[in-house]
Amino acid sequence: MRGKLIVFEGVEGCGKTTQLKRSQQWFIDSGWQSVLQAKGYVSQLVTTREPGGTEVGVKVRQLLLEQSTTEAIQSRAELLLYAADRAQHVDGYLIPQLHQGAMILCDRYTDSTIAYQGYGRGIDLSLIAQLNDIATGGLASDLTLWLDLDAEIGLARTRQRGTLDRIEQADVSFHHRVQQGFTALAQRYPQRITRIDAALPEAEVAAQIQTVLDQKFAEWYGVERMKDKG
Ligand code: Z5A
Repeated sequence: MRGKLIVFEGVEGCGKTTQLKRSQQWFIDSGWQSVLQAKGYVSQLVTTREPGGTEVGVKVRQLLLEQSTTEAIQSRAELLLYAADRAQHVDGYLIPQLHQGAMILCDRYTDSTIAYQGYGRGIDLSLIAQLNDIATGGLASDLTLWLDLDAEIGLARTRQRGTLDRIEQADVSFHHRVQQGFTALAQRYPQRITRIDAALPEAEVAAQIQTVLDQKFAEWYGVERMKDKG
């Protein structure tokens, strides 16, 4: 498989979506896209997300995030729905794209399940590890950018945006446990997960991410970019 999978993770409101879009634009503006494509290292840059990166996933996402007034989704059912979304995404989208040599920027992946369903809901972590293995067939990210932000600051940002979904409405202690989960994961997998200080202004967060990506691309492809661009 020639492509690369880069994942953006963190608590709600940490700025993943904002930074994923900025990274996509920077990939073009910085000149990396033309260098890596000309050398045949990367076919294209694509963006996707979990849940909801496929047609089936969009329906699963609706089930997961909609607030039902009559029936709560049980924790194990929620876990299995995230796993189903991921299995569809991995086999139907991520692996074919990686085979074609794409660089993929993905909003959330397996660490979210550990942080939310494991640390947040309290489901057994070894069960989640097994399910993640089944859903991914062993596909891990090449790099995970963890946008580290205090859970309450993130929630305040999302509240400003308007309506809250089912998970955003969970109590603050749930979001604190999720944050602890991401912290524990970053300590456990320092090679794969890079911490980004997401409390800084948007442009400074973007600059940190660009420094990490410059280093990773140089490491992966053995080329440096022209620093006068981007
Ligand atoms: N979930 C799960 O439980 N288990 C799983 O396995 C998976 C997911 C895969 C949907 O995810 C839910 O699924 C999520 C976890 C759960 N829980 N919830 N809710 P999602 O990624 O689609 O939704 P989200 O995490 O809630 O994303 P979000 O609210 O869109 O947040 P974000 O992408 O991190 O942030 P943003 O949209 O880029 O920015 C939020 C606001 O902050 C926006 O107004 C920005 O303009 C502002 N912002 C961004 N950066 C800054 C900075 N640096 N300073 C100040 N303000 C900023």
